[in-house]
Amino acid sequence: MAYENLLINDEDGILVVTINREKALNALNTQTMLELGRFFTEDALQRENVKGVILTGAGEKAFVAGADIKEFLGLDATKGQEMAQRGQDVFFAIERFPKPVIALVNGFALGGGCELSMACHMRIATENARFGQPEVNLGIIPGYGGTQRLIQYIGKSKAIELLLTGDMIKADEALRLGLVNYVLPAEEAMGKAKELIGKTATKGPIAIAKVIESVNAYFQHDEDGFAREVSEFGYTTGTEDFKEGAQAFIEKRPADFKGE
Ligand code: DAK
Repeated sequence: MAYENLLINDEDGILVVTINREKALNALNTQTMLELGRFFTEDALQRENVKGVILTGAGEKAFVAGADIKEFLGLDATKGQEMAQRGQDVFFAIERFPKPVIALVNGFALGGGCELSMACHMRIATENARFGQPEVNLGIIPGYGGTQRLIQYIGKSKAIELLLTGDMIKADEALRLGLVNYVLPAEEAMGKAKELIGKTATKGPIAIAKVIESVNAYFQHDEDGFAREVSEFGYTTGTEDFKEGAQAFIEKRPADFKGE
């Protein structure tokens, strides 16, 4: 599939997706959101032998500096709601993607950019990364799940401070708060992301997908996450992968999972 604003590289089953609008600090315009949606709901699901996805921004300055402010001018309440729903659907598709998705946050992750990183399963920040939800500076609130996911990661107390002040935090503060998994020099971050995906790729693929579903269910208030975990646990115990995993353990050899 052809993309205008995404670069996709398949590196031995790890799909490295780069948002490629460096001059606009990789701001999420409508086209980029459409392409992210298409990638996660069609292209990446249809590809074979995918181990996981690493999402990053072009250049050394920004992961994503937010929604594209230059597209905001024609917005009214109705269009704003439609845009928020479409955007949230894209971010849910990322959060529900059955393989690990890691955000490699290589600079500013502001507004929609911070929200995008939070829809990913893990975040690796480079030392120059900055996170923030500055929507209140523009007189709006986060529209792509930021008021919900920021609380999930760092708790209400600090989340509400960042949401109300619009303040930016540095990478080391994001690590301290639990917003990111690792902070690394820029030259080491991609290696770490690939190492993490490589590790998950040796596990049972059904189990990986079911962990993601069950963790997500914890935050779905129309659904009991504990009950979902019981049901998904039951499902995985019925798979060939589980038999192979247990057998391999007993035989002291690496498991050969087939995803069945
Ligand atoms: N949108 C469009 N262009 C942007 C941009 C953005 N968010 N951020 C930066 N750029 C552009 C700048 O306009 C500039 O373009 P030129 O002037 O060269 O043409 C270029 O990128 C370089 O930026 P700067 O010259 O400003 O670079 P600096 O190093 O001086 O500053 C900065 C870097 C990241 C601190 C600064 O660019 C900045 O403050 N950017 C804006 C950050 C921000 O407020 N982002 C938006 C957050 S609000 C919604 C759903 C979601 C959202 C909204 C609505 N609905 C459903 C309705 C989400 C909203 C947000 O994300």
